[in-house]
Amino acid sequence: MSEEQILRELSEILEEDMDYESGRILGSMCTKPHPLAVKVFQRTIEKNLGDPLLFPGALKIEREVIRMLGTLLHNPDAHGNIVTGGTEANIMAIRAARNMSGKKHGKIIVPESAHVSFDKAAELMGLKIIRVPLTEEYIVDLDKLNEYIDRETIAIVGIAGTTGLGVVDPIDKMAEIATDSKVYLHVDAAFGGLVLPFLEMLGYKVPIWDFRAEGVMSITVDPHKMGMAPIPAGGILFRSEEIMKHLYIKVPYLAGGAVNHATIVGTRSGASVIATWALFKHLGIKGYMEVIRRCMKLTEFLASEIERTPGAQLVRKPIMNIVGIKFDSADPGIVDRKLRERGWALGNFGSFLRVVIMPHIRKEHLVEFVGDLREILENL
Ligand code: 0PR
Repeated sequence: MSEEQILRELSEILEEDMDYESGRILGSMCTKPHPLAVKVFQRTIEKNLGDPLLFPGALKIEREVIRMLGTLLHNPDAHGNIVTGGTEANIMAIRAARNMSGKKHGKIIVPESAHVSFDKAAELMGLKIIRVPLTEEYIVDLDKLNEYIDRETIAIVGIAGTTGLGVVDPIDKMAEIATDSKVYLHVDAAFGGLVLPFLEMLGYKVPIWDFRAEGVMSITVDPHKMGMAPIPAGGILFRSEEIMKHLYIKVPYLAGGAVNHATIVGTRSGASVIATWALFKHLGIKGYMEVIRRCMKLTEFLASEIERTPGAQLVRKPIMNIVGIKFDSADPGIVDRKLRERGWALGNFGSFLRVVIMPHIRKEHLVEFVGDLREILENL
């Protein structure tokens, strides 16, 4: 086929895809990458951080990205990698905890609200996974967590910005528990890690959840979510290289020369890492504060509209730009289906629907959405 034919056929097939600009994607944690990131990505497409000594410049940039993220999370000495996503980051953290513990088998304890990537990690490593019930505030129940910790426990996990509701577990208390019982504490801030620091700077009350809490050994923080970086750009930060070393597997034969891999994957994108670096430099703290300020304003707008919608309620007051919507009598599955018929794509969490106010969402999208939701609820 000619290039022209292929491009024509491609645009026909991809016509079926939803796009962020339509404002209809209300349940995604991804967004349209920033234009500068796209430009940089295209220019650096062949960089492979799996063979980093072939690309020492790209490697230096990855280290700078990690340093910027570490500084934001109050530990400029953090070590880590930009990886394929939050899933790989979480698997790496559990693998580090498992290797550090010296145990082959054991269990990890996560909140009921934990992302499925921990199920994947447990299954891959043959670990038991225990899910701790949540309190009425949708955070981990600390008493129950304490009860579950035993000699088999390899790691506990706290979440700073849960997938469903964006709530933050009491990380400082979990850190004390982890230190007392000598277990590894990993914090999953895949989404919240690029929201909470800016909320704090904007004057919102944010509890201590990052490396300021002594027992925190590692943090997942994904540039391809609220960082507006192109996929694949997850992030894993370890408190020190001592911890990260437990992941190293030597690859002696690389064209660039021998290195240690900590990541699950070998060949990996340098372009998304370099694009992330460019975005951090370009937007800076001020730019991201502005993005978060705007998303929070829209979140507060949507929350107040939901409160004024008969038959609908907030699951809880939003902490970050994630809104959980539940219904007095309507079945969330049916509401979800009716919304889909009208072109809206939310997240269905069983007992509630989730809206994530990403940077691609504008006020007029929310006005139209609330109008459709009200009509659907009236006609059920
Ligand atoms: N940790 C948390 C707290 C998450 O919410 C997610 C993903 C992950 C880890 C895993 O991240 P990766 O997907 O990068 O491996 N959270 C989103 C979710 O499950 C992922 C997502 C993104 C879903 C875009 C839909 C979508 O359109 O909701």
